[in-house]
This record gives sequence, C-alpha cells and structure tokens, in this order.
Amino acid sequence: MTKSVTTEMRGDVAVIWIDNPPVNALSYHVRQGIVAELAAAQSTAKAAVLAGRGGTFIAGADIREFGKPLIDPILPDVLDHVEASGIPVVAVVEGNTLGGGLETALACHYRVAAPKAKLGLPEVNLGLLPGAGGTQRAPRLLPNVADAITLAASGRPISAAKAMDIGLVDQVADDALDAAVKLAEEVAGKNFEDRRLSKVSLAMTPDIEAVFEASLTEVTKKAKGAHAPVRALQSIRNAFEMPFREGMDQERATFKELVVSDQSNALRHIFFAERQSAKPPSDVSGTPRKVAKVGILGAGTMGGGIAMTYAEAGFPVTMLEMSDAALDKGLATMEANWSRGIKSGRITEQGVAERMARLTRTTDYADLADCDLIIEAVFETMEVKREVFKKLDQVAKPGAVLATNTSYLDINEIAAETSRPQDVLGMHYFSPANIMPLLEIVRADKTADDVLLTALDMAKKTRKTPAIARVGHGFIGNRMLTPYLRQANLLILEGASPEQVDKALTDFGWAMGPISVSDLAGLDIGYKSRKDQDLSEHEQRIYTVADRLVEAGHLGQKSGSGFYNYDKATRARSENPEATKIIEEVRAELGINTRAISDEEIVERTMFALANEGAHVLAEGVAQRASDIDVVYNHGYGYPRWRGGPMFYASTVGLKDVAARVMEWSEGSSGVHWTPSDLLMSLADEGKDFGDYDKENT
Ligand code: T1G
Repeated sequence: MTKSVTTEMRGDVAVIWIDNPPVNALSYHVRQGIVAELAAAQSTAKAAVLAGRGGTFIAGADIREFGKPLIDPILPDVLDHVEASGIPVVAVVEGNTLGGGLETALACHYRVAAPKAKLGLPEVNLGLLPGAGGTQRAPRLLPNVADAITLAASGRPISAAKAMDIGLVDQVADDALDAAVKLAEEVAGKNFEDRRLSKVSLAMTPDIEAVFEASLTEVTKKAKGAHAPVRALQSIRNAFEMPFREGMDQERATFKELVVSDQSNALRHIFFAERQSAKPPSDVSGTPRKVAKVGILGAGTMGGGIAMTYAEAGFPVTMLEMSDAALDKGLATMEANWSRGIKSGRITEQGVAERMARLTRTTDYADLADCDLIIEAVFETMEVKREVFKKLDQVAKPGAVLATNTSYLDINEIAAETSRPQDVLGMHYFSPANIMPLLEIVRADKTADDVLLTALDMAKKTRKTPAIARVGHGFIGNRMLTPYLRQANLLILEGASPEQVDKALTDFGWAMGPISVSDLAGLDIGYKSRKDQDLSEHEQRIYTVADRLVEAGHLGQKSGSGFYNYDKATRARSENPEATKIIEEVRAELGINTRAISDEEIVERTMFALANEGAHVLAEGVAQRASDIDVVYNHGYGYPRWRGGPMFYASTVGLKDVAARVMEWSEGSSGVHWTPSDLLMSLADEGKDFGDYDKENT
C-alpha cells in the first residue's frame, strides 16, 4: 500500500501530506502516519504544515472502522502528539474539514482556511459526539461559547468566512497552502505555548451558565428524541467545569457509550444506505445520456415543483400545459414559492428572476422537440398518461428520456404506448417536489441501462436522493404506506382516538402521525382512490370513518376539518367533535367492542406492518435492498432518521419478535388484514436480519 502520509520539505518547513482518498478519512494508517511523520519532523524541520491531498483536508474519522476492533493509535492520542509538538504545526483547512478533521485542526497550533472550505463537527448526525477533543478544544479557542455549542450540537458545517468570524481559523487565503507555509516560517522558533488549547483553562460564570441553560432547551427541542446533541452539549459544558484531561476522559466515555447505541448504529446505517441507493445496480453498464434541456408536462403542484427543481439546478425548462391560464397559474405559483425565500435571505430577487428566466412556457407539444429529458406530471389516470406518451413519442427527439411522475400506475403499460419503451421510466417525486429530497426511479421492464443512469445522474445534479424501484402498485413508498394507514384506521375503529394514534407515532419519532398525514394529503384523495378500486368488503369497512368524514365535508386541512379541526390562520389542530361522533357511530354500526389500546400496540402494529410489507417488496424484487427502503422512508415520509428506517428498526427489534407478532395478528380477529411475508418468516427462522439479506443479495 502506498504511504497515506508523507512529508515534503519546503525550506525549514515540513509539509505533511495526508493522502487517503476519497475524503482523507482518519483511517488507522493515516493516524499512524501522522504520528510518525510529525515525530520525524521534530529533528528535520523548524515548523510543520498539515495538509490533505485532493483539495480537502480531512472529512473525519473513518466511519467504517466503528464497531470493529480499534487499531492504535486512537485519534485522541494522535492529537495529543500534534498539540504537544515541539515545533509549531499549521493546518491547511480546505474542502471538507469535518469531525475528527476539525479536531485535528484544533490540535494544530494555527489554522489557515481556503475560501470554499467547510468546517464542522457533524458527529451528532451519526449519533455520536466529537470524540477526539472537539468538545474540549473548541470552547477553549472560541471566544463565544454559543459558537462552540452550535458547532457541536447542530452538526451543521460553516463556511471559512464564518469560521474566521467566530475565531475558528487564523486566516482565510486563496492559496491556503502557500499562506500556511508562510505562517509556519513566521512562527518557527517563536514561543507558541499559548496556542496549545489543552493549556487554556475555562471557568463557569453566571452568564455562561445562562447560555448553557438556554441552549439545553433549544438543543433538546431540535433533537426530537435523538440523544447525541444533548450529550455533545453536556460535554462542552464539562470544559467549563473540569480540567482538560478530565473533560477528555468524560468525552471519550460518552463517545464509547454512543458508538454502540441503537441510535448511532441507525444513523450510520442510513448514512451509508443513502450513498448506496444512489449507485447504479450491478447489472447496469454504460454512461448517462447528456441532458441540456428539460421538458415538464403539467404546471400543477407536482409539475411546478419538478420544474422548480430543474430550474434551481440550472437547467432550461420548457413547461407545457393545456392552456395559457394553467401556465399563468403555475408560473405565478412557482415565482411566489421562490419569492418566499427572499424574506429569510435564502434567495435574492435576482435569484428568483434568474430561475424564472430559465422557464419557457408553451401549449404546443412541438416545443418539446429539443428536450433531452421530458417528465410528465399530468392527471393520474392511465388513459391520460397513455395519451400523453403517444404524443410524446411523436414529438420527442430520438434518444430523449421520457419519464412519468406517476405515483403508482404500471409504467410498462405506459411505455408500451410508445415506439421507444427503452427510453421510458418512472421518476416519482414527492410533494413539494422542490423540497422533498426523495426521487423514486422506477426501472420498467424495457428501460435501457443508459436511461436509468441518466435518471441517477439527474438525481445527483438536482440534489435528490434516489432509490430504484421496479414496477409494482405504489412502487416502494406508497405501497408500504397502505398497510401502515390501514392499521392506523383499524386502531381507531378498535378504540384508539386519532390523537392517541398520532401521538404514539410522533413519540416514536415520526415528524407527523398517520392520521394528521391523511388530513394533510386530503381525505378525499384516499376516498376517490378507494372508489376507483374494487376493494373487498372487509377492506372497505376499515375506511368507513374516513369515508363518512369526506361525505360530511370534512376533507382534512384543505377544508379546515378532517379527523381534526384546523385553525384557519395557524393550522393548529384540535379535536373535531364531528369526527368523534362519526367514530362512535361507526363503531356501534360495525358492532365493535372497543378496548383500551396501548401506545406500544399502536407502534408495533403500524411499524411492523411497514416492515412486513417491506419484506414483500423485497421478495418481489420491487426494491433492490432493504436499505433502499429505509432511504425511501427517511427521505420521502419523515421517518425518524435516528431509528434508521422501517427495515433497520425491525432488525433492531429482532425479526424473530417481529415475525411472531405479525403471525399473532394474522390469526387474530383482524387477521384478514395481514399477509405475513414468507421472506420475513424465513429470515426470522434463520436468525437473520434485513442487513444479512442485503449482504447476501446485493
Ligand atoms: N469515513 C468513511 N467513509 C467516508 C467518510 C468517513 N468519514 N465520509 C465519506 N465517506 C465515503 C462515503 O461513504 C463514500 O463512499 C465516499 O466517501 C464519498 O462520500 C472522532 C468520531 C465529506 C461531505 O460525518 O459528510 O470524525 O460510496 O458520496 O458527496 O470526533 O462524505 O464512494 O464507497 O458523501 O462529496 C465525522 C461524513 C465522522 C463526514 C463528502 N465526519 N462524510 O460528500 O461524497 S465521525 C462526517 C460526509 C468523527 C471524531 C468523530 C460526506 C462529505 P463510497 P460522499 P460527497
């Protein structure tokens, strides 16, 4: 293996290079190399510069090493060596200087940043806290403790300019390496004891105490059940209440506790899962087709959101609607959506104008002839989709990728309407499409490899997180939503209130409970969809309450009342007495003896319904891997990230227990509503989990 840490002398300055692509993670050989090269430099140089190859400093510890036997030296010890160096060390902060990378820079005595550098302590995003002195050195360097708290508890990176502003770096220079070597030459031979942060002592004061009190409330609220942010805050507080070495020991102890926690395992799982889901399937080869111009059919909610997505990514977009009035409305909505960001400084008026200038409007299909990618987001019926694709086949240029945004229809059928089924696939966006990160890419039977690669490329260019699905009713996400909502409605029939169902699941960590989600989406959507399908009597019975609400005009948030009442101004929800009355009437009509239902049962029946259906989706090949399903639910449905995803959570519970409960319910009074997955049962029997399934099948 080539050495991942080498030294290049520049006069009396030792430039120590870290070269561990792709992100210069602090793998064990990097840690060993830093210690060795710095030790050697003590006798050969008067100062040292620590820099990373590939335009980035260090993106952090090597996450892949966690959970494996530790290889010495551990990072805290490496950084003790760096800080204790007899010659001054200047860090070249470039690219991503994150986590252990920033901690390494803090152990250096000076820091020079490149203008585009990003600096942060994102460990909390992995269910961890900075574990190599970040919580002890940052507060000793930064004059304002609130800045140290924000860095470590929010996990959000900051720019070089902001870092300079808060005192995290000494300089920002276009040529950071050159500036760092110059600085090293200047400080060589001079006293730099005051730059050893471990020597700085801090004391708690009433003002600082007040900052911690206020931060604790805010951090706890934002954490929404995640543990790491609060633990990171506590560790920073230790810097003011105990000597450095003790604070380091406490930090290490907390790190070792968190690194084996369910939350950290879940967050590291989803970190790798969302990178894995963006990769082409192993049976696909070739290169993406070039997309210079995008056509969008439909300027409604979905079409407008998709058009915004591409315009924001810099693509010229041709928007086609059936009438000028529809185009006027759609474009006005898009402009208003963008303009909302002006007040908060997210965008400028010029930015809005630039995006709007990328949009061309038309009611003539012929104007789509020069588009390389055309996405339709028109009315969700097969008749309309067939009609649209027949026309696209006539006007689109050869090689254009033709995508449908359908949320559940059969894309093979749609593709068959064209003479080019190999150019057709699904690109299913989630509303609001310009905000929601998930993109379900549906690979139809005849979709060509390079068409699939084009969609993956578009996801990357429009900052979406993709998951590849095969054709199947509802693909991955909506397919699994059905049994989840079914159990939620059944629980209400059996005795739980809407509020209890929702609260059990928001306490579990969901952004919104299923009943509130139904009200948000509009109860009439489900009502119409059920009327279009030929549901069995026992299936229809489940939604009697929801149907009665719609028939009584309670459509959900859009009508001001659904399962809940909504305040017109604040949208705050409250009980809807009408709904309570309907629930009681329906229970009586159906002869249901209601019972007290525990929150635990609510969570199990809904979450295990998700996992069971996910296992069906896997077995049918509609999803490539269980971790893709977790990506879908994290990025499209507000699943609590620190639980990993519906499949990871079921694995954490233990598939044996999950399978046993699913079998129990399938034999019970509402057993008709359960179809136990053979895959779930066999994994449970073999003592395996969904992670094993992924390892063995992808
Ligand atoms: N360890 C191991 N692999 C990593 C990695 C890391 N820290 N960061 C990225 N990779 C892999 C990633 O899986 C992918 O692999 C490839 O690099 C490119 O990544 C002690 C305990 C740096 C902003 O949390 O946020 O330090 O898929 O696709 O979009 O206190 O990677 O090609 O096989 O994301 O350009 C703290 C995590 C660690 C930063 C670059 N650091 N990384 O984004 O590329 S814990 C982090 C990122 C720690 C200390 C603590 C991003 C990025 P593959 P990518 P990108």
